[in-house]
Amino acid sequence: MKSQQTIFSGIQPSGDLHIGHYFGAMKNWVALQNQYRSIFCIVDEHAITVPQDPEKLRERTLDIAMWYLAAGIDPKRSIIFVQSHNSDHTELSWILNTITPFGELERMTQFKDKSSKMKKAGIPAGLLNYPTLMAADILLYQTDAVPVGEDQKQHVELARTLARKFNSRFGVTFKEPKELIQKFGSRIMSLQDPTKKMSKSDENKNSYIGLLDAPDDIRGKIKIAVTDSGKEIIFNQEKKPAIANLLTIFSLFSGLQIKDIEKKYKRKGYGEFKKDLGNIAVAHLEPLQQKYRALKKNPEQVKEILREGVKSAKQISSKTLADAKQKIGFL
Ligand code: AQP
Repeated sequence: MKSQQTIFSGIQPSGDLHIGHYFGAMKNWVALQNQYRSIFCIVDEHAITVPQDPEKLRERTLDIAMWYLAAGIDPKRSIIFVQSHNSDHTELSWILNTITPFGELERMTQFKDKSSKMKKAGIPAGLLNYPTLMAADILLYQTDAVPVGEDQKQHVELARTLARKFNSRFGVTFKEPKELIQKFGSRIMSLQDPTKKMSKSDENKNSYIGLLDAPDDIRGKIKIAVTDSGKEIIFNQEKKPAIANLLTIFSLFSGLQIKDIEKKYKRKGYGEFKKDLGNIAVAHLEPLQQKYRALKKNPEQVKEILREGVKSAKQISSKTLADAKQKIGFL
């Protein structure tokens, strides 16, 4: 039991959650909360780095808290709160911005991806500074490890760099965090383009399986998911990326090893494999959806969990922030 070690992670309320968030984030957190002091945030301040509809943002923020609870995060064991409810995050973020090299932010893959879709004059500075806010999120809680999907690795590395830089300039203030990336399922790919990460902001809804998708939609999306040439169902990321992705999803839902799934479908076609995958996905997501719907009927109970959560979060973060402010020379 690593009772002294802390993990911190979060999800942005910038769209509807999909199975990438479940397998790449929440499902792992549920297991990790038994080993670590666990802090799970709904990072609404990150979400506004791209335009959001205010009413939808509010609704999605509460929805994500409901998904955390439905997935099995236990508020008695883990702290669950909303980022904008704790102003320590933006305050530390400003301080860290003063030691963050502009060039490092410009080199971030996620910034390059998201900004490449915008006109230069329209790129918000917040999109560039997002990793510094994420560093503040992590460093405020003296975090040891950050359980994230593969795409977030670069941002955790920056948090570590900033902690080291601040510590060496002003004296030890922050722990240097590490990313905690599971070997399998840390990068679920789009069902329509296996070279792209499954993403909630993808305009093509057929590219992802939403956690709240109806059974027929889940089956339908898997049925029309792109496949590779040839007929065999084998795991080969380079030659058969689409089938490798579907095999990964099959394995995550069923708990079966890839080699056993390959054996099972040795002389069978893509059609049968996809039909079975659709049914397994529906069977797995239905109980999760039921739990979410039960919570949706009682939003006050969830809001209360968030109110308690931010109190516990603030107890930890306020100490770190006060220390950082004292060290840099604020009166
Ligand atoms: N496809 C994925 N496979 C595995 N893990 C994933 N995560 C996201 N997509 C996948 C992990 O979920 C956590 C929260 O992600 P986020 O919503 O805060 O940001 P994101 O990574 O930018 O997710 P999206 O879906 O791509 O959102 P948009 O489209 O809004 O940018 C992270 O740990 C992430 O790794």
